Amino acid sequence: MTVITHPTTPFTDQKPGTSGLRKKVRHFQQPNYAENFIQAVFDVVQADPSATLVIGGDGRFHNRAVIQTAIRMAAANGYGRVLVGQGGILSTPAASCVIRKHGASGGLILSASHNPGGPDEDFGIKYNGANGGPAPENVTEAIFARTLEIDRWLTVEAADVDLDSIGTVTVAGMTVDVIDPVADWADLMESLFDFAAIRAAVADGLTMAFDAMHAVTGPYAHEVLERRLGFASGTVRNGVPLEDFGGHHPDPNLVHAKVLYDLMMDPEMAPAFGAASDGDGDRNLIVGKGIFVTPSDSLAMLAANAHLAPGYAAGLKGIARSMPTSAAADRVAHGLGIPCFETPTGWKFFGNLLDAGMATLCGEESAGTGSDHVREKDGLWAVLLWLNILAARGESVAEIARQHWARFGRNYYARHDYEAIESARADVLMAALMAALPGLAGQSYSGLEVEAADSFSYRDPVDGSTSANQGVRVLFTGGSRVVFRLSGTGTEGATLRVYLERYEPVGGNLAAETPHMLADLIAAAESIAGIAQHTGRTAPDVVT
Ligand code: VG1
Ligand code: CO
Repeated sequence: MTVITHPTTPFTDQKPGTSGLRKKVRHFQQPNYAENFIQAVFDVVQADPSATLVIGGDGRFHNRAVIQTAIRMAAANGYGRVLVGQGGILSTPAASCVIRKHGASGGLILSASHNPGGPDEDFGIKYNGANGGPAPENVTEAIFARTLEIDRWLTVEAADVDLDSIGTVTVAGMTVDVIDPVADWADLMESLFDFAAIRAAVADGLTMAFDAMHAVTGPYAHEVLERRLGFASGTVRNGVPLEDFGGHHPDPNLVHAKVLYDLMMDPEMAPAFGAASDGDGDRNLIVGKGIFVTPSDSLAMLAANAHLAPGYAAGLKGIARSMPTSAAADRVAHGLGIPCFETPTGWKFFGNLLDAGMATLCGEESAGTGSDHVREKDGLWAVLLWLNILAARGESVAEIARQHWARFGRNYYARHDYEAIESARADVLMAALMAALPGLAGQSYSGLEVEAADSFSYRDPVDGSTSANQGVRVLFTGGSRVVFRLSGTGTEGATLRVYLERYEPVGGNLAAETPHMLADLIAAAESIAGIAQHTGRTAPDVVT
């Protein structure tokens, strides 16, 4: 094998964000751009001939080109073997599953998740380690540092691999296995959930609609929902992955999955259960007939009922949630007598807790839910756990939600996103908030009294590392809260996220409309942060 050394110069903007490096496709298409980043990863992780690398992506535009590049570079950098999903496809949770199951040293996941795809849209690269999870901060920082000094990348002379044919080939002496992207993950699901009980419920009339949003989950959903569980054909909608996701945002929220939502709110047409997943298959939207379940509530309800699924029958070791996620899960953890952890935004912070056996279920308000079965959030896993619970309880989503709130109280919750703000303006807003923090306690806004306010900082209980500046929290007396942070996944300007949460205790007003219950908090958030004044925006672009 002859290794070819390409001279290069650094790019200064390759700092991984909340979930890997995300940029516009055209940015990635600059000469050396993807190569520099991939080489920086390989320089940091130092492969040897015993090492296996998993490669796959969500099928978006540019996926196949970067996969061919990455395979040649893996060969030049000393990997012994590459596993790549057929068609270049691997959902993020399936990639995590494959890394773990096949003892790989890590994987490259090519995705910009819920961001749109196509020649003028977004692309991304993320490195996951041997546990199947996103590289922790010390590794992403080492990768970034390497991108700033890189002066060459390595490749080999080799033809493209036929990604569409399952089988084994060699590339400059390295083994490349093109694998079925669905089978390992689907088998794992079958080991966790009572497929027989779900099949019986389906035979008894349980119906559902799943919107794959023309993204990566189509083949996975067809396999488990229609083939293995017996849901009618047509249950999976938009099930063929497309390079541009059909021109839509593959973001399973009430804005971008509106067709599904409207169906679920139609008293005549709605099936019993509705769900959707995002570009790379790690997020989930859960909608019952006539009822949207917020991701924070879904985490809490799944935790309270997980023991009904065989894979969790022994109980949960702990629950972990990201800081902006509502405290609904904390109440369940308290009820179960298990610990609850509060981490910064991003799945990479759950890895240590899962590896150490301190948490079994994890979740984020951004529609990410998962467990220790892999080291990523897993959209269809959440759907299957819900189905297992529905089959075991024989009750509707609305009944389960009502009973849950009656027992634990209800955390009314919403997130307001202000997208593509000028970065400088967003920075000024956050700086002003930080400066105001010391004086906030004791002040009242819209009738709400501030009890405490801080900038969230996390100390990992496993390795002792700390991550500061993870969002500004304003806590009001009575358990309500507003959190402000800037997104770390956008590719255009800045996105301000405002997270609003109001707790209503047992016996309180548990069946109200969310906007009504949050009106005071929304006004308080505006007074505290001066969003209109700083950004010129008077309303959020997206409410989830
Ligand atoms: C967002 C979400 C965060 C999630 C991340 C990656 O990050 O808020 O909860 O982990 O996306 O999700 P940010 O920094 O934009 O708020 V995914 O589905 O893109 O892998
Ligand atoms: Co995603």
